[in-house]
Amino acid sequence: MKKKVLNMRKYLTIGLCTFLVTGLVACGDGTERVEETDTMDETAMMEEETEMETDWDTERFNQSFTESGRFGGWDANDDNFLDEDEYYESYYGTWDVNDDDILEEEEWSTATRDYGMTNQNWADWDTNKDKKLDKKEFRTGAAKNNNFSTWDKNSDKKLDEREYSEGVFSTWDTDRDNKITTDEYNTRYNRYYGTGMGTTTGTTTGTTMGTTTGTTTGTTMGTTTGTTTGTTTGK
Ligand SMILES: [Ca+2]
Ligand SMILES: [Ca+2]
Ligand SMILES: [Ca+2]
Ligand SMILES: [Ca+2]
Repeated sequence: MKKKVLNMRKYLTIGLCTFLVTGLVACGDGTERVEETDTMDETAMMEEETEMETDWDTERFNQSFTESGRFGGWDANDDNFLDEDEYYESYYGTWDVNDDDILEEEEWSTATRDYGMTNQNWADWDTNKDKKLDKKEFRTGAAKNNNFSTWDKNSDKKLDEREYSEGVFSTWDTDRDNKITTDEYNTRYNRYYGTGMGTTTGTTTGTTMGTTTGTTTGTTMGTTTGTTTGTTTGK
C-alpha cells in the first residue's frame, strides 16, 4: 500500500506593515518666573541713632557684651567660665571674621592691631608657611601676648564673663582713659562680636529665576513580520 500523503501546507502569513507611529510631541509650556523681592527702601533703614554719639564706658560695654550672648556660646562645658581651651577656641572664631574656619593674613593683621598686639610678624605665627593659621599656630602666637592671664583678674586660670568683657574693653581702650569712642566701638565690636547697637543693617535681595521647560518626545516603531512554512511529507 502506498500511501502518498501530500500534505502541503502553505502557510503564508505576511504581516506586513504593522507600522506604528507614535508621535508624541509635547512642548511644555514655557514657564517663566521672575521674582524680585525685597528691594528694601534703604532710606527707611537709615538709623536715627544720633544719641549714640557718646563714648562707651566699661559698664555700657559689659552690658552690650552680655546682651550679645556670645560668652555662653563659647562656654562649651557650660560651667560659666572659659578655660584656656575654650578661650582660644572662641578667640580663633572671633578673629575669623569671614567665618571660613581659616585665619588668613588679612584677618590676622587687622585683629592683632585691634587687640593691641604690636610688632607682630606673620611669619612668626604661620610657622608651616601655608599662608594661613591653624588653631595650633594661632594659640602659640596668641599665647605669647598673654591676654588670657592679663584678663584673668583673680588668677584662677579661667575667665568669667565679666573678666572677658573687661579684658576686651581694656585691650581696645588703648589710651587708658576708660572710654571707647563710638567709632571704635562700632568698628571693632561689630566686627568681632556681632551686631551691636547703633548699626544700620540693610539687606537687599534680588532673586530672578527664569525657567523654561520644553519636552519633545517622538517614538516611531515599524514592524514587518513575514512567515512562510512549507512541509512536505512523502512515504
Ligand atoms: Ca567653660
Ligand atoms: Ca577667615
Ligand atoms: Ca599656617
Ligand atoms: Ca578668672
